[in-house]
Amino acid sequence: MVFNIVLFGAPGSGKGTQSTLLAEKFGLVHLSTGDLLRAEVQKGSSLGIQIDSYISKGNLVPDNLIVDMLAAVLDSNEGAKGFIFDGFPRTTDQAAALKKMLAVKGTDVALMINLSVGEEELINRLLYRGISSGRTDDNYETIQHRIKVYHEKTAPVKAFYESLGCAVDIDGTGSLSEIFERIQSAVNAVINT
Ligand code: B4P
Repeated sequence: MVFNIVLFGAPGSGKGTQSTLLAEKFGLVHLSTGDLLRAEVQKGSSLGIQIDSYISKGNLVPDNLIVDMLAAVLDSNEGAKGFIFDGFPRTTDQAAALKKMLAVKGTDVALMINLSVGEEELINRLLYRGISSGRTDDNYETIQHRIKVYHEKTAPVKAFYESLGCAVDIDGTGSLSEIFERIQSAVNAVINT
């Protein structure tokens, strides 16, 4: 059985961090749209330059670009035990597109995990990461804008999965291992039903 998880949350909520741990523990493919986009920016291609113009301002990259990129990665991972979608979907249109893409492959999202973290902590985490990350979007002004965009465009995705009955809220504060324990319990609860 293919087991797909969406790891959801505001910028800085720990999606990337916890996805890495989950992928290792359950043998799933970790698919981070942020990492895929930054890899394209690194290449310095014309597409990368276009992508950077969105990321560095804290805006979302257009849906069609993201969906095409993701479809290609899904196709190149035929036979995977399942995927962890980290940072995707970020709009309800992306969520609908993912549902369609997975349906073609005879599968669906089994679990959507919403990592819940207060705004002050989100900002502090990202500012701290900005000291060493070199990321163009980890500065105070851009972080504020990313959080605004999250509330306007991304937060509604939660209701999409709630209506499908596969969403769980997890407290995303505390140590990495405490949070991972909570996530593992949620995953095991679905696997064992
Ligand atoms: P992402 O790379 O997804 O960036 P993010 O939201 O900041 O999440 P990230 O995974 O990096 O942070 P994490 O919470 O793990 O996206 C970047 C940009 O790409 C977006 O703004 C957008 O422009 C574009 N993009 C990506 N996907 C897109 C899509 N689907 N559609 C359109 N555009 C898209 O970690 C944050 C920090 O907190 C880390 O330093 C970590 O070490 C720390 N941390 C984690 N857990 C902690 C804990 N428990 N305690 C203390 N610190 C913790």
